[in-house]
Amino acid sequence: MVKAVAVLDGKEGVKGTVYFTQEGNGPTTVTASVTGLKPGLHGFHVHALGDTTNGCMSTGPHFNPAGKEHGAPNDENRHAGDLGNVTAGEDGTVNFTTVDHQIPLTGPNSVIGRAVVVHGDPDDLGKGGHELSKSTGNAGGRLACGVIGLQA
Ligand SMILES: [Cu+2]
Ligand SMILES: [Zn+2]
Repeated sequence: MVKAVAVLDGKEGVKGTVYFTQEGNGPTTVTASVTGLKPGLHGFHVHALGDTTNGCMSTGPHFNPAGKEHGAPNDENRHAGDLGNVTAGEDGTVNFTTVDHQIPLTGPNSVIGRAVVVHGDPDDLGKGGHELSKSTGNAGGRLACGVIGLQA
């Protein structure tokens, strides 16, 4: 079992923790808790770089080792980093779990050392018809991020 964690920090008091676990070559389970968001959907991605020297802006684009277009987690054509949306309740809190096959914690496409980003707006999953839909899902600003690091 490989375990990892990203501690999210950012603008406007948005904070969170994202845990990752992977057994062997199986899928990765992601469990996120985030606070301080406005209620509703927020884009949630793995971005390519673990560089926060310029805050969340320097984490680069969505992690995309296969050179695909932006999409939904269940789409064939998606960035590996496309985890869709998390939903904040009326109190601004997210409790989210998903299982995904494209974000391994080992091997050439490992997400260790990359970053998790939570956005201000909903991710349109590539289907919004906006000029940004096929690259970012038009998910708005980067509210909080954290670098994915190994955990004991
Ligand atoms: Cu993003
Ligand atoms: Zn994407």
